[in-house]
Amino acid sequence: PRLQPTHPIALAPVQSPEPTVDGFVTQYLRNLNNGRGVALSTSTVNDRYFALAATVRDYLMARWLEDVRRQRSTQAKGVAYLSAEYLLGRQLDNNLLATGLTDIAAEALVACGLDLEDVRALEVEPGLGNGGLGRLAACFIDSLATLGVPSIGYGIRYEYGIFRQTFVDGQQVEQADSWLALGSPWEFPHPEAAQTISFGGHTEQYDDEGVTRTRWVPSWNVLAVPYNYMVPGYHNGRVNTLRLWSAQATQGFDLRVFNAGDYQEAVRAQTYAENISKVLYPEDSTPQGKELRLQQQYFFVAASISDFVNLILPSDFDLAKLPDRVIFQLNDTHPVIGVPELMRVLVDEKKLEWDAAWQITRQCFAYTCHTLLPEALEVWPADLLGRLLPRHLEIIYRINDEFLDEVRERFGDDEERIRRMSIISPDGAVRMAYLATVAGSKVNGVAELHSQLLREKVLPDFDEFFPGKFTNVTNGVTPRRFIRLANPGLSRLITDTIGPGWLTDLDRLRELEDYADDTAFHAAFRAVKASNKRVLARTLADRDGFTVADDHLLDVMVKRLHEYKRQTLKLLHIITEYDAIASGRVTPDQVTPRTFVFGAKAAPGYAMAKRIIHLINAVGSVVNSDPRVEGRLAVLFPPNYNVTLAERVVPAADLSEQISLAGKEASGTGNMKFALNGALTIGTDDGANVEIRELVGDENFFLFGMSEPEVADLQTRGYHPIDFVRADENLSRALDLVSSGAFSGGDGSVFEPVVSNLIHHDPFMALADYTDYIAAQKRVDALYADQDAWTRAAILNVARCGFFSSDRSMRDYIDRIWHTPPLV
Ligand code: B1N
Repeated sequence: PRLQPTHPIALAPVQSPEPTVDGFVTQYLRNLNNGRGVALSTSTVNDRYFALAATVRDYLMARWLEDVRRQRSTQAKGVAYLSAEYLLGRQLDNNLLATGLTDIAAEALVACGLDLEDVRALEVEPGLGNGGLGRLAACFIDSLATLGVPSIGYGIRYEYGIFRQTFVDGQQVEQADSWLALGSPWEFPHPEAAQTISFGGHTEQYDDEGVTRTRWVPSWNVLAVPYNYMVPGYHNGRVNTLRLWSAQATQGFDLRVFNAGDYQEAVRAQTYAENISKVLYPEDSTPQGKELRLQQQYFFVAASISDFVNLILPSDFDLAKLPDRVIFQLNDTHPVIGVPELMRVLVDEKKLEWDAAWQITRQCFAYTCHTLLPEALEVWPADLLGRLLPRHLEIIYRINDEFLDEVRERFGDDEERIRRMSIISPDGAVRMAYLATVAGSKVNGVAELHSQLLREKVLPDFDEFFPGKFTNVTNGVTPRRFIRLANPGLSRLITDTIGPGWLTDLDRLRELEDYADDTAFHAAFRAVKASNKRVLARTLADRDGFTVADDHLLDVMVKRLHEYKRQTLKLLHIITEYDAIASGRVTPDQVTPRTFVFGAKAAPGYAMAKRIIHLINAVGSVVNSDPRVEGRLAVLFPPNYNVTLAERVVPAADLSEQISLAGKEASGTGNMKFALNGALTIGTDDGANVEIRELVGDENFFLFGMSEPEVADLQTRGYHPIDFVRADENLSRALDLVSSGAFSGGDGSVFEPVVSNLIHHDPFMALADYTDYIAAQKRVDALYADQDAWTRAAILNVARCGFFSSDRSMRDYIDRIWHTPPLV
């Protein structure tokens, strides 16, 4: 029944506080007093932070409630973005920016005797993602809100996000990321709206008024409790929703199914259930096939689909029209279990015919692939999947049978092709990327080269079978966080130069090309970079006790530690520079003073990656304490690189290291952030580097290394890393230095596994690209020596990279995949 309020205030739209300093102060103190139960004089910094967050929320609330209402009442088509990861970064600054309240808030706090900077520093970022894939999801929901597209992000509210990295004797030690220890002021839990999610058991047939149907009789279940977060658009009065699910035990779970009234058992069962959303799997690119991970995937996807179908849609909704109402975007294979889940909901619960349900399902999903690494393509052993989700396994088998029938119809009994294309692998595992490809209305890669390789090398049979299904959408990054918030100096300079409006129309950065040779602009641009370096220096001094020289070229490699990304190649360059000076072959004044900055977490089970971290720290401690290179070379490796630190590092960098083996990095997004902040890239022809180089021009990009076809060619000819060691004396010296124990107190055995792996296997061909890499670094030195030429190139990087706004990525998805226009 509809509510019938009578009071005029209840009838009026929700009110926002006054957007003035007085209005802000009033609301802030109300939140501090009534929300935290403290007086200003007795409040802790945490109270002050919570009250500030609550105040910003209050300004967003009316818009949020209105947007939720409108999205329901119009029933316009929207996006449901399904992602196991959202690497959000801090929320306070972003939400202040979105509302335009930053200056008012700062003044209001001063009026209360407080400092916005102190309060801001307290926020712990929600690290609910590993790296690029999770950060991309965060950029995308920001852009969707800014474009005003009806959309909802669905994911998991991990109690522990990506681990906090510390170094003990130079080695990575992981600590639990208790980001919720002090609570989170940004979330709205709704335990009353929990969904029951089932697992296990068996299926059975039953007679439903003359129709034989299947039903799933699960053996256990958990509750999925939604936590809502606001996702504000930039200066457009729009607020979308991010809905993350948290697992809780059901009453029935502990008492009925798992035990016979034994209290300890009941508690154990509760713990088991709540484990599902306990911790983010810290593997980037190489997921382990762990049962708990599949439980997490089904948990959040089933809750999200049920939320949409049973709660968001009106109860009389005609499900045949579902494709006109929603597109479920699969962020990699992690949510692909949603395909058989929607089929189960439509066929078993809503009692649609199989064919009709399949017709709907095929139009309701689209799939983004983020990798080419074979070990990263998820497969689930059928017996594991069948034990956990027996009905889903049946549905997958039927989808596969019907799909392979179609393949036979087209190609005859080409059994080799059938085996290649089967969703079930010969050893009985479900290939999730194939399932996503068969079910998805579209399949996209994340950069031109990646999409091409995906079609030609990973899924060629599918490309042939489904013409027009494959497409590319090059990744992007949000300019709000990564230019405006991270680099206020550059933002001001841009606005002063080309006027406002560029932040939501990033192609306008092109107008800066006119200033590429303008002396006054050069000076201002350089001053911004210098100031950003000082900000970084202060951050690293406070955070890690580092000192950063202010006259060095800042050479930065920040990303997950993975062999394919080749941090070892960067290290070999550093060792070569160090060796040249230390051995007296060059004098210190002959090298460009450089500070090398690393940031990288290794998956806790990835032994080689952890050794490489150890080696970076070991080289750093030798280089940093050797008087022969003092003031010339420094290596900084701040632990626990995260979004918050990225916002300081990226704007300060001169040189961006994007040096993966060609064909291995699907896109990269750090590369875009650096270029947009005026760093030059030294990089291979890989991922989105290719597009960056095309846009900024060859002369403003340091390209080196083999191309993907050259890599493939060397692979077939047979790669012998030792040949490259023999051919380059600098390389063999650098490797010898490591082997000799120069970085491990004379004990060569410590890093022997790293060296011998390079010399004997080198799966990502770092040694093959070494010589060309060093040559490219020489070109870096030469250009840097001419500050005018360097600055010109940096300006042109900024001016020509507007394409890499995630607003553009979102428009591409909307036009070519989703067909979900903004709601006006
Ligand atoms: O996704 C990013 C790309 O820019 C990067 O090139 C790509 O490496 C990254 C399993 C992944 N691909 N696959 C993952 C993450 C977690 C996990 O458990 C795989 N991450 C990427 C955005 O497109």
